[in-house]
Amino acid sequence: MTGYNLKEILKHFNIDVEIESYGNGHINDTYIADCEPKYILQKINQNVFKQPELVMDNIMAITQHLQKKITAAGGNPSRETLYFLPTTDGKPYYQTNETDYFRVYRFVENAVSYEQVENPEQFYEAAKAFGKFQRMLSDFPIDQLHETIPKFHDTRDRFAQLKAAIEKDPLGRAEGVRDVIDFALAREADTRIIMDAMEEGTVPWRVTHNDTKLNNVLLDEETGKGVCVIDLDTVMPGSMLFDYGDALRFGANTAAEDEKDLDKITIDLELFEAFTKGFLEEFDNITEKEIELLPFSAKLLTYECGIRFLTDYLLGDTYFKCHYEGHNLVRAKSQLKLVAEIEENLPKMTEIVKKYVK
Ligand code: ADP
Ligand code: GN1
Ligand code: MG
Repeated sequence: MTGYNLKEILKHFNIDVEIESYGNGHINDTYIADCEPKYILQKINQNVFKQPELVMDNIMAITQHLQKKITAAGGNPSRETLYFLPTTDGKPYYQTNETDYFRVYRFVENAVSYEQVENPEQFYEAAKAFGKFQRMLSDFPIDQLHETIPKFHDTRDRFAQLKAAIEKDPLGRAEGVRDVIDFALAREADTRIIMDAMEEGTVPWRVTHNDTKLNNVLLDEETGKGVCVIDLDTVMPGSMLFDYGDALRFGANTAAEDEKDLDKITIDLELFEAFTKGFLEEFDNITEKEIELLPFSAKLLTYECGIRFLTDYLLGDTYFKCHYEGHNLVRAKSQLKLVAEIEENLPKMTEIVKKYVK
């Protein structure tokens, strides 16, 4: 926990109520302020985001852009995107003694974030929300965005980081996970495919969310429709394949991201189809190369996440929040099992994609 008196922090946002821990994110410390309306307080993880001002710059610019679009479409701008509360001196965050950064935004009422998909319709709605999010940002001036985590989805770079971690092996953990490492190292050629296409220009840079986990979208409690895409810290220039692939990694898995029983893990093709349908319905101007790489992106983003967990395990669990010893290794194994399952299903996934290309 933070070691801060959070009630005192909240006073800098003109709120004076009790507060408690909230949510299941792997990165920031999240709390809920129990007042009317409710607010979320977050401490930005500075081990992950080295320049929180730039993160907040991006988020404020993006949410302003979204608010205009939502208002023009007759929607509710304080419910359909994050709505930040300024501090008493008018800033979008509060900085403690020039070290830690806190921000406050409105809690979205009557909406739910799920840790696992319950049925295809739900995943279809999540897909529409993420697809619409990207569409609404398609005319955002991309060069105004800061790259808040450099090379975030450059899988080549993630691979290089894995190799460096294996080499360094500061805790002597590599020997015990040789089979996991070998599986990862055998797929080096895959790591270049999307980035090469981006460098060639056949896969365009777009404004993307980059962390499209199911629990980063809120669905309406009653209608089940998408309400608000949250966790905007990683909105940066990227590829639509990152958002599509990462959402499938998490949501189309038949088991949890940290399932220990590998036999339970495979890709649910019905969920894959529901997501593909929803995302492509909202998406405009998809290129041929993007279409070709859609199924592969689910594999690559799953692989990338797997090697990130593995790297963090080897380096001593400093990046992702862990809830028990070996948690990152369990996550890495489960993600790489899903990679193997996706590999087997790629031809079927390609057939499904063809049904939904406009
Ligand atoms: P992290 O970066 O650590 O993943 P998130 O911003 O995703 O942090 O927040 C963690 C969780 O808190 C989310 O998955 C969601 O369940 C909940 N949450 C965050 N913001 C809101 C909000 N505005 N309204 C309702 N729930 C929220
Ligand atoms: C982190 O913040 P959260 O829990 O939504 C991570 C993602 C990973 C994900 C794996 C900034 O997402 O990139 O895919 O964990 N976010 C960051 O569950 O690294
Ligand atoms: Mg999150």
